[in-house]
Amino acid sequence: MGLTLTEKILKAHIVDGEFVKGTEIGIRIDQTLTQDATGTMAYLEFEAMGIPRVKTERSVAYIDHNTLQNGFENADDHRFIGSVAKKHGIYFSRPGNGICHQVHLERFGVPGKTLIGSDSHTPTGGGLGMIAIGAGGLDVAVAMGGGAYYITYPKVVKIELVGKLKPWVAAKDVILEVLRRLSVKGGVGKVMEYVGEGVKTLSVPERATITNMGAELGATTSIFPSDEITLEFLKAQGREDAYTPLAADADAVYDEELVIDLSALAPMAACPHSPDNVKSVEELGKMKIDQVCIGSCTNSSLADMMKVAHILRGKTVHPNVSLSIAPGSKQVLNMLAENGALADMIAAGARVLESACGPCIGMGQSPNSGGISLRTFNRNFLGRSGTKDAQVYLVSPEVAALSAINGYLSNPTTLGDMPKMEMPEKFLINDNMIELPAPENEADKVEILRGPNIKPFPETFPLENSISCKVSLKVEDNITTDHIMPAGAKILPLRSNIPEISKHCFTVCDESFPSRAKELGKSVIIGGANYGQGSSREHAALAPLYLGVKAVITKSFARIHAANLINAGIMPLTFVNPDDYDKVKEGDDICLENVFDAVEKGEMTMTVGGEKIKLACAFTDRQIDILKAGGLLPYTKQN
Ligand code: MIC
Ligand code: SF4
Repeated sequence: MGLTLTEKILKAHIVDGEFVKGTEIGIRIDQTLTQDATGTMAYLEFEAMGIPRVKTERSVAYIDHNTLQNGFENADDHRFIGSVAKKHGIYFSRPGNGICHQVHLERFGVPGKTLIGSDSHTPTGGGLGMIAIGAGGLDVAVAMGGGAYYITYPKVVKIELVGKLKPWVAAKDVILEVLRRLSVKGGVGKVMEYVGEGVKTLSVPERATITNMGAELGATTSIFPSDEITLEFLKAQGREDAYTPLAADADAVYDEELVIDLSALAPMAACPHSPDNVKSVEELGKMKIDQVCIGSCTNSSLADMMKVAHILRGKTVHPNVSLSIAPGSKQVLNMLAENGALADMIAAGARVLESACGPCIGMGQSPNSGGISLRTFNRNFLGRSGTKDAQVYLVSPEVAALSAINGYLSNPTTLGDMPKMEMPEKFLINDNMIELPAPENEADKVEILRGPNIKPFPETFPLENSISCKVSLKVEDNITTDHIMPAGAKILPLRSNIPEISKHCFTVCDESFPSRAKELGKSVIIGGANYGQGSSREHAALAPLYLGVKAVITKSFARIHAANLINAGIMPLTFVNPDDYDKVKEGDDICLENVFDAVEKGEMTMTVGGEKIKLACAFTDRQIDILKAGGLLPYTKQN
């Protein structure tokens, strides 16, 4: 029986467990990446492990999220990360060099290798044929120290691409179509593997747009084969040595299949407030808009920017619209400057931002009250833009640019022939903003620069055999990490200070949660389905840990968040009968007895009032040991 590409790469990296779907396996990690919003914590954790030098083939620390720096905190974090990188053998991509995923694709990604990153959009690397997975900071710290990374051996979904995209229809529309069909829960426990003739019609950055936003399916990751298109890209990046051809066997067996006819797709938009709320631009009609933001790790490649510049050339941004553009990397921005496309953007009235995450994470450019914003990003969760009542639509760069000119949502297929956008034969290669680590024999001399806002990892608590406490909060389905631990310019500077950031935990849903939980001392949270979707931020587990949350009980969890809870020593439990969700309210007293036996058996009983409710806790032996130790950090220190 033939193998899928996913299975081939996993097989070459498995170090623990068996090749059985649904069971836990440990894989060797070749590369890691961090960004600054999760990085400070990840490096504090790495330091706490006491390992002098990273054991990966390549680890890179990027600064791209917290670049507004309205206060000393972010700059302090940048300096801390830079110094840790230098000391411990990590490459350091300085602020200004670009968004982690874009730069990693350009300069470091290698087909067939494994990559984990403390950012949920790490699957961008799947565009190059990597198994690239988003993880919590602690998991990345462990991998940097040479430890295995644990995932549930995934199902593999074959997404067969046939035909070719029509002019002005984009890679963004492909992933929006997948999201429309499968929903934000559709990828849980699965890897999306793209195959078929249509694959050959997509460049590496286009493939990366698709694998990037595969994160919004809840998928473990997404992957494309490594073929002559991959070689062409790597050659243009001066990295042809990194190339290996890779594909699934012709007789590979998949768990599920989906066919997408590229030629049948039209421009689409994900409507508020979920990436799977997809409608066609035609269907939505000429909706008046207030803001357009182009950029983010999903859509900020050179080709994307060239299309935008082409549409803007000789035009003026509509008087009622603010247009911002953030090219994804210094390489992209520099090339736009050299070839004149940047001048076209500036002349049209675009507000050109630095190469960073920027508005995607609410770092500036919040829309006006009730504003309608078109964004080429990957997430439009409620409040993420920084304006609570804004309506954010996710679209392709083509739709975004044309709409910015017209002042209303516009369909670019009316533009007629599309000029050919060839990838350059050589990208502009200048790695002068990537700092190399100190040589091993000089590492001792490197001083770690720690700012006053950088606080140690919070206190951890080993699992207790009996837990009696109150329900401090009850929330609905599809709670995102942006609800649990909001981002944005005000809160992001607190990422290296858990006591302070905890004061904002869940305030999007309930302003009084942090003080209530702290007062209770010990509590549990009740949630609906797909709890914790979105970001990899472990702060969404560390803040609850700090606030005394002992267990989160839901209908189901998103993958990375469930892992982060266990890593923080908090039990993720699910209702055996989802209807039991209705039997528990905020403020109820609950009791979990014989917890140690229950976690071994995989089933726990919760007493609420007189009622007994069955909960599932299908933890592996490793996870039970982590919980008993009080989280992954104490567990790793013990082992
Ligand atoms: C995001 O897009 O939500 C982020 C900000 O990149 C996060 C990481 C974080 O919260 O720091 C992610 O996707 O993991
Ligand atoms: Fe940055 Fe946005 Fe990408 Fe997250 S999704 S890494 S915030 S650009």
